[in-house]
Amino acid sequence: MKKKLLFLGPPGAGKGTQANLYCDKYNLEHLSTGDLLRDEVTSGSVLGLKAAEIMNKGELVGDELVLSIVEGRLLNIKEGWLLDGFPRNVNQANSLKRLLEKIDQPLEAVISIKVSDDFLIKRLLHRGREDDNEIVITNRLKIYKEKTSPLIDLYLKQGILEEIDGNADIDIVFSCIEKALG
Ligand code: B4P
Repeated sequence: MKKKLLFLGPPGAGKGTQANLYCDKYNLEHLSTGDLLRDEVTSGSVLGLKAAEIMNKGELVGDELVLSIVEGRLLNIKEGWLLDGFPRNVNQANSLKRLLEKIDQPLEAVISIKVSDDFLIKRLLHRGREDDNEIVITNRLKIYKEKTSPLIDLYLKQGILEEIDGNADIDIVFSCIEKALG
């Protein structure tokens, strides 16, 4: 079974939702940079305050901060892991590659969840997190298209990427992911 995974997708694609289900069922460590950054914000640290300002505008938090958070966690995982929301740009992808080479744990599969913009906007407005308002969502989608979507091609070329239709109900999307990774 593949145990070193990455879920890619636009904001609201259901990366977090599907990653939670998958990690619970297959006992993998779920590494969500969004959740880890929100923990940092809740802690009230200086870094957390800076991150909150950036996240509430829908921008990407600095690569160095995100990388240091991920590195600290990945170094301590013995079994499998699932990266959710990281990497989000080419620089983060290159840093991840170097880190995984260092710990000798190559990425085994990437799931790219595709959802139409209309669905994304509806889902996020319904979720209603602090960064889920129309202006910020539009910015997050723009940044996804500019900075994150090039990673689809990168992993496609490596032959490890599977595309999943994320427009369907949660359980249907989950079965498709299981099938793709099975
Ligand atoms: P994230 O926390 O990663 O959140 P997201 O992309 O908005 O959502 P996700 O795709 O996980 O959707 P979810 O399952 O929750 O990022 C937030 C911010 O953190 C970023 O904007 C950025 O500022 C910062 N950040 C994170 N990682 C970073 C990095 N590497 N570098 C720099 N900055 C970083 O689903 C959304 C909603 O849809 C939920 O309400 C869910 O219930 C619903 N839903 C899910 N699947 C559904 C389905 N199939 N049908 C109907 N509803 C569904």
